Amino acid sequence: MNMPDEKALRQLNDSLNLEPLWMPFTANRQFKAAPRLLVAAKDMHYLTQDGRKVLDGIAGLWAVNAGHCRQKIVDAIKKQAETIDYATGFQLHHPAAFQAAEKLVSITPKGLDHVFFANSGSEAVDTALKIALAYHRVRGDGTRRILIGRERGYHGVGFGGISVGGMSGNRKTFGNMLASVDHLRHTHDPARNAFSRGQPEHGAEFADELERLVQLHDASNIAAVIVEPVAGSTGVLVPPKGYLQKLRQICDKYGILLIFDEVITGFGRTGKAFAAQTFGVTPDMITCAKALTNAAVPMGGVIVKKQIYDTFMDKGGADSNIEFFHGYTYSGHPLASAAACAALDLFKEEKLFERAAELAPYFEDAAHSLKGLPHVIDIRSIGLVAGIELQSMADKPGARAFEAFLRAYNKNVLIRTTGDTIALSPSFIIEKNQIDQIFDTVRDVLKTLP
Ligand code: PXG
Ligand code: PLP
Repeated sequence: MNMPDEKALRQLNDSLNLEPLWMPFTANRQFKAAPRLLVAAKDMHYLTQDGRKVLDGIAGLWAVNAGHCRQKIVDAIKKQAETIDYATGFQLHHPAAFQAAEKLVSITPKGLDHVFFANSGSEAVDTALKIALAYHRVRGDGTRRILIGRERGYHGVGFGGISVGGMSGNRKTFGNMLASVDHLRHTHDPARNAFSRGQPEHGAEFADELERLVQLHDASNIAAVIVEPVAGSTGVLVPPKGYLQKLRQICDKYGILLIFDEVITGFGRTGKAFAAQTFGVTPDMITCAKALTNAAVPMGGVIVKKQIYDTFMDKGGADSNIEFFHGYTYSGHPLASAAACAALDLFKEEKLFERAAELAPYFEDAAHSLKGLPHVIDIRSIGLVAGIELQSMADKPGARAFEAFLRAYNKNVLIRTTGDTIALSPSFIIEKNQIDQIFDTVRDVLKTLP
């Protein structure tokens, strides 16, 4: 680890002014009163500002799948920064963006073989929704405007993403957002599925709601359905057996595009490159971000079926026409592209997706060993991700899990909480003794929680 020495840490602590920064998704006042700063990272660990090594149980934020500060990725970024800092992708480009695209589509489900680059999951989602609308229109089916999301879905924070998203906290403040949206119900059914390992048995029929929405709106008005194959941010909700297959069948029946938001599930989290492959269901588009560059440089992408890309090209008119009016200043940024190439190479060289699959049963056993501890009302798991749901304290939703986060952090293990669910999602280079350390710490914390 690139360790600042004690003196440097002390100077940093004394000199840092926390006030000007408005922190994202943070209780700013509480944080600034008792800050938690991470000053360095290597492999499975962070170094804190008070000199502690903290085991990262969440791969940064479901993102650093190959571990922190991996030398090959660091070197690739350094080299690229010295070679070409920036080049627009609008009517010009640079080689690494094409190389990253080629490497990316070499691991996607068959048929999804073109990628549009963005800079985050939120941008990837907005891009995918716009591709869906534009695709139908370019085919002469322009009445298809309705976008269908799902309750408890998280699709980032753009207006498109929060409109199809299903987290009330992210939606309630922002008025009507996109007008033409509707939502499926979520698939969480603890009465029938509590303490499931992998895919729960019950709930394929929740997909039938899509039939109901088709009857309500008429298929001729519906453009796309977007779901996370495994809902991550709202507490690790694994799809019931048969559910995604059913969504696929209904979308096919009515000519509706199916989008899987794989910002969290992409790049090995469920044991295969994409959850689409784990569950054997191929969507029309996949959104990805986070581990695409091992989180070293921001990047997102939308991977589309050949037929979607070809439709834009075939119906695009004169060759000099721009086929899709969309793009970001930083789409396919050189540093991001270089980081993506290096990350995708590293995943392959170290067989990290296979390693995630191999470690999954050990990780799952460790997670489910917490059953019976105080407050634990459900445990859900798939691949290298687990959600441990705690009983909420009366009138204080989220407070118990957040207290668990603070206590684990003080015991040198980083966990993530969402509502009253503890979500664990380590890097795939984790060792079994480190899996033990995470769950032993959570176990100790659970025993002492209010
Ligand atoms: N889609 C999904 C499925 C995500 O999980 C996004 C889109 C948005 O990506 P960006 O890069 O714009 O943040 C995400 C992001 C959490 C947590 O604690 C998860 C995310 C972001 C912040 C917190 O679960 N996922
Ligand atoms: N706002 C203004 C004034 C701009 O000129 C641009 C891009 O040129 C944007 C927003 C969008 O920025 P980005 O392409 O980085 O998303």
